[in-house]
Amino acid sequence: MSKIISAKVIICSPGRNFVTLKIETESGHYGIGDATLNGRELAVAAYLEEHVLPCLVGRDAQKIEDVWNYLYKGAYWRRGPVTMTAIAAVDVALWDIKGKLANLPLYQLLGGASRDGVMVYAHANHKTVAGTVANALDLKNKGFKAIRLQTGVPGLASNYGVSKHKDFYEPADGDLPVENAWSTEKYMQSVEQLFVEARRSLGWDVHLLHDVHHRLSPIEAARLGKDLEPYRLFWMEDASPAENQKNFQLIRQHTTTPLAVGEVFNSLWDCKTLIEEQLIDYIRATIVHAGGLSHLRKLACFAEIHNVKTGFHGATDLSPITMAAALHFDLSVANFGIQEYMRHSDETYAVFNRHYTINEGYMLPGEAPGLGVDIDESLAAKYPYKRAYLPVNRLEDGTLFHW
Ligand code: KDG
Ligand code: MG
Repeated sequence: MSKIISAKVIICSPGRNFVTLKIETESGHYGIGDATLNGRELAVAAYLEEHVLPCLVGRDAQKIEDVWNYLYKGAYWRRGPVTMTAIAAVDVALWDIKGKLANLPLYQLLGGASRDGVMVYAHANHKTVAGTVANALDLKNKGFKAIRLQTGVPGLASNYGVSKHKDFYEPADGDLPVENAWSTEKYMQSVEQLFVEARRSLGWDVHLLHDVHHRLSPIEAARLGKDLEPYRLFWMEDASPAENQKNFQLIRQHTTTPLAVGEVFNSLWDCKTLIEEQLIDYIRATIVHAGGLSHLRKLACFAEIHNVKTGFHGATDLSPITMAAALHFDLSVANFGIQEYMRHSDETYAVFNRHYTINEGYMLPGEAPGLGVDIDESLAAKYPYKRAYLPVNRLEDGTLFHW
């Protein structure tokens, strides 16, 4: 028994907002979990503070599966991003404690290393095709084996994935949601050129990825997948919204471009059909938004028997705690595919000390017990929460569209 004696929520904004849960045990150990839900941070903080933490104190921190079910089944109300993010924060903090109690890095508790390193994909973006390809070449020269390419669309003022900073993309930057404009026709006319130029400059010994960010209908996504086949993408991500999982049957029938989906999913139930019917190749669920390591272990096993690999979300709105948890998971899981990597800002790294490292396009979680990430609470207190929304998107005629 390792009794939980306290649990608290820490909210800070070192470059962007993060919500962190810290759980302490009677034995003098503590664990941390990420509880950040971009643009809805305070909803998760309130869910934790008002509804979860009062039930945690006194429980055995070692009983991770029991606590998980207590919070999932015990709420009666199931799933949803706020609930599943809160559960993930508790789950990851408890795994961190278990690692510290065992004096082992987490990947050892998850079955040990299945590979020497975790292949990550980096991000190249620019408003022009030439600029994106030049940034990608730079990343390739730095040793990255896989690169996601996004570029501006001629005729549109802004586009998903194209940012001021060349290494990462930080879309939550409005005190109220910024309004973007979208035209599928303009996008479809321009995107292929990016991959023509990319293959010409980068060659074929690097994996190329692209995120459609839920902007196409199934038939449009089918066409894009087909058009991009000659450039041998590693994956086309979130080609179409997937609430209706059968949408992907149409896409799958028409293209051999590998498909990745799932950064907005909260549980296995959001991708059961996608996986069971082998409609996708990579599942992108996020540790912090899909119930933590305990739930994703089940999801990954289910995916494994259907030839679906992992390709977890790793944008900057997932704190270094989630990145570390993902790396331990990726290192150990049998059906690992790839891991998204976006550099956090220097302020973020100063608040979250980390043991994970990156070398030649591969990452390792480090050998510190547990997650190998800590939070500097006094530094965190110097960065108070700042409200920040993700943008919304409208078609050129004003119709509200998917962002
Ligand atoms: O909070 C939303 C971002 O995490 C998301 O827009 C980033 O699509 C994304 C990606 O693939 O990293
Ligand atoms: Mg994405």
